[in-house]
Amino acid sequence: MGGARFIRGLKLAAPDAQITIVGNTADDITLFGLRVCPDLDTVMYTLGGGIHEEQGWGRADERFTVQEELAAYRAEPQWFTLGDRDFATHILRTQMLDAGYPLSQVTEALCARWWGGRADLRLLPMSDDRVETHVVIDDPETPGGRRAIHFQEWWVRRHAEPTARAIVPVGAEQAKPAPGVLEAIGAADVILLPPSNPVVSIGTILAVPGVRDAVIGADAPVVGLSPIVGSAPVRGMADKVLAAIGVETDAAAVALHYGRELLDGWLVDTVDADAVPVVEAAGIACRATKLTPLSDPAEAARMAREALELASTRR
Ligand code: FO1
Ligand code: CA
Repeated sequence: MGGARFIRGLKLAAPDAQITIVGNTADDITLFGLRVCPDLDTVMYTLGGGIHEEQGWGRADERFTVQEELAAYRAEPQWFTLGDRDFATHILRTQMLDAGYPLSQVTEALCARWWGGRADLRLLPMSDDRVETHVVIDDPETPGGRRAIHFQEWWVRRHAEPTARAIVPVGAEQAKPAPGVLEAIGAADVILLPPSNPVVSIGTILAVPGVRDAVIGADAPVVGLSPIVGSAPVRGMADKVLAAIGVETDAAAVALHYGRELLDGWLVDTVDADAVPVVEAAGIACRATKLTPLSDPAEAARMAREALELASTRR
């Protein structure tokens, strides 16, 4: 969500830029036999003008006839909301995957509807291989006292209530970056880390072998925006998954977690201005600017301009 909204601003700030988006696919889940890719779809719908604006995910002007009929059959799960319009995306995606197309090609085909003919936007899944984030929670009934559940089961079904003991990107070690990912990183003029979840979104992408090294080795400056404003995530569950990996919910702590090897510049919110000297002391250029509201495209554009400006000082 943070990524999608940031890129909407970036497009306004840099209308002539060629933007390649590398999307997290470890939140993906198969429901009713259909492959659902929430993060790819959120980017696709947001940049295509089809997103449910207030909710930040799913389609605008949605109906729920299919889900109601499934519920009438007592079909499970009922805890994950899938609208009729959204279902169409998953049906088509699954049909193409079943026909043997890799997710990257399927994604390109789906995006053609939303921004077909535009050469300035490209959405790549981080990998065509299956990677799935699992959250380890306490469970007295399981031998050993712990059990891992799918990220969506923890976040949506359990409302992130069970304490996350560990976050495991299952399959990441065996995954290969999707075609074009390493090439885009290597050829980029600027690499931007949007104010997305540093663990389950950006962290998972960086966990795909080769991606972190490509970002570190790239000639382009790498600038990130803090997803933490005033010791709390702007939205979502960053605090809970940061705690699971032992990182404080703090704008400076997230920058230090990425580290100076990866990061050349970091933007924090003005309420976190005291993070600036801390981050700079670690060798990362840092500036404070307003980082909300990301939902307002003009404000997101202002943040993107700040990020590009900071990047230009680090070339
Ligand atoms: N988030 C929810 O909190 N509840 C839902 O029922 C839900 C359904 C859903 C369906 C399609 C989709 O693309 C996203 C959906 N999300 C839902 C958002 C999603 O769970 C997460 O916010 C992302 O995976 C986190 O990056
Ligand atoms: Ca570098």
